[in-house]
Amino acid sequence: MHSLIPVPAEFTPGNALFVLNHHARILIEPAASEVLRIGNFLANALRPATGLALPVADATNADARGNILLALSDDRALGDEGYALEITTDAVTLRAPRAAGLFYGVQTLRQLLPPAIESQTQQNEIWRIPTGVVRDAPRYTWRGAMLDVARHFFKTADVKRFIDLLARYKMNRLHLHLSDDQGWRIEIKGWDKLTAIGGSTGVDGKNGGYFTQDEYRDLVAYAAEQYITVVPEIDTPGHTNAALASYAELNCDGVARALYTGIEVGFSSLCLDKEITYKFLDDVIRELAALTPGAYIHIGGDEAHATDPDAYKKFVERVEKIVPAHGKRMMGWEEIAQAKISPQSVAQIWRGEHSARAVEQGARVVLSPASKTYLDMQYNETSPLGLHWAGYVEVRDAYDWDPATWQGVGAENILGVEAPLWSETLLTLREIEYMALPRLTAIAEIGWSPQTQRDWNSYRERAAAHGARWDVMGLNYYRSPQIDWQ
Ligand code: TNX
Repeated sequence: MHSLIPVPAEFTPGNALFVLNHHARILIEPAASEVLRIGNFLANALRPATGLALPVADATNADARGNILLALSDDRALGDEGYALEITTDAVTLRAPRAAGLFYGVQTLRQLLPPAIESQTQQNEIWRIPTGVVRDAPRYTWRGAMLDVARHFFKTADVKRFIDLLARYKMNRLHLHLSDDQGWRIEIKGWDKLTAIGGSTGVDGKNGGYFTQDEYRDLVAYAAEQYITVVPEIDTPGHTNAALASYAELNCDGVARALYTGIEVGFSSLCLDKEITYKFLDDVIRELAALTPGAYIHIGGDEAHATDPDAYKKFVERVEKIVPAHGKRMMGWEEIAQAKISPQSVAQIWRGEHSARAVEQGARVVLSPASKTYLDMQYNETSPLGLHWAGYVEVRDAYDWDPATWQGVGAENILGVEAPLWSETLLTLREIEYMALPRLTAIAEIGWSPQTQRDWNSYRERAAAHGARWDVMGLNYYRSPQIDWQ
């Protein structure tokens, strides 16, 4: 049986093999723009380990035998992200109505090859792919992960490796937590002290830094090439010490705060009575919107314990007008549902206290329950990294739940799922990998696969097979005792 993660909606295994040999070509139809790009992406993915030439060529008048065909089809039932993959002893045929579907089919195909395919050096292997038919499309449109670059900053090279990981598992949203008490991480023209001062440090004084707008644009484009939309978050009105340290005028008392390198939450607030606060947010949101091809700007809204509750609601209602003025929709942590919010807005559930209030108002939700999806929770009491305020999150805790049963929310209100990785305790890419794997892959499967196809015992086995792949890729992961690693 296959070890695909996420498990496909439909898979009919055959009982033979297709062999990728030195005659193989990647045929594309039409031989233009996006399909050509995906053809090249696949060729680049397969060339290092196979050492095969794998030329990418126009499928018109070509014989499919021995080759991999990537083609746009009019199989609309597969939707914007679905694909159909057929592997016979003769040929590999991948068809999808949209390019995104082809990209996801390519990820499936890579996983059907042996783990050695992940090597960056040529391997002495016969490249067999089991025959069968896959028909696959996602359960949810929002399949996300969040990276907190505010507590500790991660440079674009590291964020790109995280993006690569999301793409492997058919995730399509990268939420970047770009500001918090400890750091402001995105250049805003005309507010240069945000990064010069607010971006200068991080938790324990480590990993300061920020993205220039050019670096950020490059990240957004890199993610888009793998069909991932970057969702920027500027946390407001709390979690704002870095901004309050950069500009005295954002404080009610007009006195700049000291930079903060601890990990407490809930002590900072923008001054909600001052017009300069809204001028500031208008400038920030305008610039973020210009950098963002996606529909949503995340305005945070969590843990505003230092903000008056009535002022908080008015604030959210006012910010909710600023976001659409710049052509975007508002997303916020679930606390925003205490205010009057528009059905266009999205509430991100992390505790569950405000789920019902959000959907009553017609807003949709993204589910990020901390006790299941928080990648920064320790796996167990001996985990060297992470926190445990929401409990320990072993792999089964992350995997074995169904969003459709979430309290106070109907299936129709759920836009999808997202796994946040907060970085108070994380300094390096290797540490990110350790916390993400094998839980990020569990959330990816929850986001993509039909509940009827999901099963913990099956996931355990498939995750073990991916461990072999992660070894070849040089990825760091948690060797959970719940999984029989190979
Ligand atoms: C709670 S989750 C927070 C973050 C912390 C995280 C640590 C949320 C919306 N707020 O500020 O980083 O816990 O797990």
